[in-house]
Amino acid sequence: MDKTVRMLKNTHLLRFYFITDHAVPGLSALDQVKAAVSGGATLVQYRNKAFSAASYQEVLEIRNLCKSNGVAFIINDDMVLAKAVGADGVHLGQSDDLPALAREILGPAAILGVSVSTLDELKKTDLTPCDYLGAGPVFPTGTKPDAKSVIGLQGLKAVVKASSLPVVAIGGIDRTNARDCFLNGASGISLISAVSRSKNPVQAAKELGVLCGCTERLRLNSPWSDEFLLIGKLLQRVSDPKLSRSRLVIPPGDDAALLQTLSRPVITTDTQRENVHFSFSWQTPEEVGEKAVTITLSDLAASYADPVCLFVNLGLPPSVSDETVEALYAGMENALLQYDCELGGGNISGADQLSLDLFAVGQARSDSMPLRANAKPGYGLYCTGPLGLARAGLESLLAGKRIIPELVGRFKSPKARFDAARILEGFNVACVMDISDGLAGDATRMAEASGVSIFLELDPKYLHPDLLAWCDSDLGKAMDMALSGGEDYELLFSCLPETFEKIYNRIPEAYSVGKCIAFSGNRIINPPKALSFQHGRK
Ligand code: TZP
Ligand code: MG
Repeated sequence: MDKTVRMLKNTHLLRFYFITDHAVPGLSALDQVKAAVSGGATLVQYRNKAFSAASYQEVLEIRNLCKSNGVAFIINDDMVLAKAVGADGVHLGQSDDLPALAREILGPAAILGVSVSTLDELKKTDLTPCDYLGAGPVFPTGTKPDAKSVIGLQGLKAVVKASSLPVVAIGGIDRTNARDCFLNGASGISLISAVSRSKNPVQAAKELGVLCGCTERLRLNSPWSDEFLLIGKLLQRVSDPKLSRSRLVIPPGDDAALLQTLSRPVITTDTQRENVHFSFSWQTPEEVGEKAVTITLSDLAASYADPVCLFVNLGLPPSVSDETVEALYAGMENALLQYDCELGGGNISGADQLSLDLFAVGQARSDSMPLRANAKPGYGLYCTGPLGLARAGLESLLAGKRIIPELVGRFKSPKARFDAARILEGFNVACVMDISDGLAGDATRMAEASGVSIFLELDPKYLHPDLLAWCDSDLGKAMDMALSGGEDYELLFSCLPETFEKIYNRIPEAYSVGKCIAFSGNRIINPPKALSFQHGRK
């Protein structure tokens, strides 16, 4: 696939989308673009409704500035001008020439965007040749006198939902509402006056760059060094003797790793994707790496297996630097050391989004493995630690306020409960799973697998004080979060109540969350409408 097309599929390019303003006295379009680029703009659109050949030179200068900074450059309305100056693409309105014609003239590599204001317009638009949609005006704007009616955040959300293409929000966007656009599904925000008519355009662009997560500019050209150079650096890291447990006869660096003989291999896999599972807006690369490994190994803990080695495939978008990749690795190493595991190998490839695909190999300590299918009527349902904290931590990060470190820590740095798993194994608990999607959802999985109904009974006294504080002591809200908040990675287990009495002496933070009864028609008896946390859903 052609390079620019590949780049555009990387929706990062739409994140901080600046449009030139030709009605500002004293600030040329070129100076506006300089300010926007210095703040981290990922794409610049030249929009000059009074364009004439006299402005041709200005367009070339802006094109060159963008090119030398790795910023995508597109032209509003005029595909012929785009062709003439060798722009990266064109943006068209509903009353402009058809996108199919632009695709024909500019070729398959061009970035092609279309404005839509309503779902009706969306329906009427031929999306096949397009790469993205501009939706708005989301808020009132003074910049476009003939703007259509304000669609609001709800309108934006509706277009995002109905569109198969990434959507850039436009109209009245500034630093007070930029975040809301992203939270309502926009892949990017396009701005004019928030930069061009600011008293300090450079400072305004910087602040917007931070809000868009574009402080390290997301460039057209990859700042991560070539794959082999990077792999060389990573191999050097993993050959550090402190990371070696000599369970690998042939370590990373060859076509494959050779493991020592494993008697009962247990294998599990997990995926972490930027802006689905994590965001660099609030997590460092170290934290992302450490959490990715921890939650993959958590499945081994829930299977009573000892970690042996881990393989990781990294998908790297062009925006990511070598330093970021090394920091991801440093975080992964922390977790590997903590859980006595080692790196078996991996792969690196270019990708639209930063992603980590992890595969962990463990060794079971006995011939049997605890299963979610082993709950029985008469058994109790128990949990090894507090629930809902990670979700509350995530919510506080999303809200950007009232950050309670304990909650944020639970979201950013969960623990894999190997300690608790060893104790459960000692008591021959045969039904265990880790809670990644929330108690209600995971209990449903357990009930389904075991053919029982589960009566969920969460005593408010087990709600963590920090969770209650986050919920302003609203018991209902806290209970909801404990039931449906995901990512706590505590263990959910089922056993006879008398067995739990003994376990409780060894895991005093464990508590009862319900009981299993014969299947009664509903998997979960109470509460009937509990929802589980689904990654990537709002
Ligand atoms: N299309 C819809 S609103 C708008 C355009 C071009 C103007 C956006 O300008 P501002 O200053 O960011 O509100
Ligand atoms: Mg137009």
